[in-house]
Amino acid sequence: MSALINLLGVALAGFIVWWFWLSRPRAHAAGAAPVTVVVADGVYTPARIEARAGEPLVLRFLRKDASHCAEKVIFDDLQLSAELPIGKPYDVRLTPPAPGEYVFTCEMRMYRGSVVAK
Ligand SMILES: [Cu+2]
Repeated sequence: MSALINLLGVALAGFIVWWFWLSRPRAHAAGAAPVTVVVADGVYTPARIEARAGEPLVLRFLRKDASHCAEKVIFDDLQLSAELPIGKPYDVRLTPPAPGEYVFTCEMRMYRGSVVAK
């Protein structure tokens, strides 16, 4: 009988561990929905994206501008760049390392946007 109670105790402890340590990161991931950024007519929309420092962020670029100008998006401070397909969403994953403003531009710096991390 006491063995059964011990077993239940272990199962309960396991459940508590799962609840507190393992279930939380999943809840976080579910909260981090991609932010769609439309690339058209020389502007990123939205051009300012708020984020949390240290937390992963997905920017889903939707390039509608077929001109060469819009082809690349460059995050200078994060040493990150991507080539955007035309008319198809393209996800850029990044994590702002610290609070601050992280500017992103096209290659010619005509398109401009920023991620503001708090
Ligand atoms: Cu450009």
